[in-house]
Amino acid sequence: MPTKVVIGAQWGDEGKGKTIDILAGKADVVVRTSGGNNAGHTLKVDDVTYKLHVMPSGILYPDTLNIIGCGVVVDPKVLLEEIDGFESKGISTKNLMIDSRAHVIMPYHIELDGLSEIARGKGDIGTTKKGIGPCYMDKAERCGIRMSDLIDKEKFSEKVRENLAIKNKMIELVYGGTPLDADAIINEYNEYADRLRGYVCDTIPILYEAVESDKEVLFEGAQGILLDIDIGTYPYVTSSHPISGGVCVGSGIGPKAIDECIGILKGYTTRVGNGPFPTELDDAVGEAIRQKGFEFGTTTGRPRRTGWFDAVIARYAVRTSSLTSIVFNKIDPLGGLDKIKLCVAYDKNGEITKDFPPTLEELAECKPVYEEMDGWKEDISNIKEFDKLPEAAKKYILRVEELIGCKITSIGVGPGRDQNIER
Ligand code: 2SA
Ligand code: GDP
Ligand code: MG
Repeated sequence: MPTKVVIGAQWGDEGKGKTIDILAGKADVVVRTSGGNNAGHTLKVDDVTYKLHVMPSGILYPDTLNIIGCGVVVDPKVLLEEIDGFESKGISTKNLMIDSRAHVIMPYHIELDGLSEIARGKGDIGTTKKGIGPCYMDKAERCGIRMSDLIDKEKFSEKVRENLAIKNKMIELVYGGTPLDADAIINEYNEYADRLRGYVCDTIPILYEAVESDKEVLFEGAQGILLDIDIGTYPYVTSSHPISGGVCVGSGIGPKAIDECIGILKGYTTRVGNGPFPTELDDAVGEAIRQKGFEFGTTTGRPRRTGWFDAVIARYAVRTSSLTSIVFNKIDPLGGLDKIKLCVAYDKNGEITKDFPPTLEELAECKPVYEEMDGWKEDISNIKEFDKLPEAAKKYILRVEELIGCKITSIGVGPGRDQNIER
């Protein structure tokens, strides 16, 4: 049985949750490998809406093993809230495992995330303020606290005191904030540790065995490729690896263990937070797409910036994440527009390029080259077959497929699990 990776192929919020939910229902193991509770999936099953932030999506299925891999940063308070939420709805979390190596988001990470954003002023990144960046900073700095430390009370207390001595200096002297109290943090986190201890283990051998014994393993992505710290629009990125390569480092399996990489795109582009966005629509059309597509963040509720579909970005995703197929979601919100524009290339000071540039400065020089296509007026949200779509919608989808060089195997026409056209 194949191992499958599902990733966001734009700036996140492509509707990964829907595909992940469908695939999680068939998987033996579901693994989260990057980011933390800056991610947000909305799952709708039997008219009940579930919002997941750190919890892998297989949790809704009683026999599925759910792994929070070593590349994830875990806010224990948020995870416990999610655990309690599921348990109270009668959904057991006994099949959840958290890798001992995963790093813990601490209160000083959240504090520093907020303070550094304020200090950046107009140049702020627009982070989710969940402490993600500062937690990954500590991991790279090699002073981070891992799940294995959290559940060892003595070691935890030592590490918190050591870290906080430095963090409080930063909070107070660099940013003018209020220092945090080590005892209060230790007491609070000791309680979390007692509740999470049973979930923490070495997940690498378990995952390896699952792959070797041909189990169906699903690696569920968070965010999107343009938020990758290396491949994305640096510095307006998150601090982890949402590309498919991130699955290997974030779970401890090698690249040969991956069979399929599924990229999720939507019929237009959105972005939350700051940073460049070549096809952004700052007008009534952009607002219409925001309203029809309900483009507001699951995690922060922020209105998402909206713009035309950008094939340069999608092609970049296909190349950098070895995508083997595409799920093309949210075509339905484009209905009712007279004309739809499709960015096919960039004009960089007169030079036409299809390559996504490596720097913000070069990206700023790029103007989208558009092809204008006819829109459609029909409601497509109940259509189940590709051939039944309006001609204009079919042309749009086929043109996108041609431009990005990867097969579109599923088309999303509504938020429901069954509102998909399989090809
Ligand atoms: P951070 O908090 O350090 O990760 O923020 C850095 C930048 O990354 C952006 N960011 C996101 N953008 C879109 N979706 C995100 N997460 C969910 C998802 C969102 C949701 O995975 O779909 O549905 O609410 C996400 N997480 C981080 C952020 O805006 C900053 O630009
Ligand atoms: P994710 O973070 O990539 O999983 O995406 P989000 O869950 O943040 O946002 C996607 C939103 O769009 C969710 O509310 C989905 O229910 C919804 N959605 C997914 N696919 C479609 C689609 O094809 N059409 C419409 N109208 N909504 C969709
Ligand atoms: Mg989302």
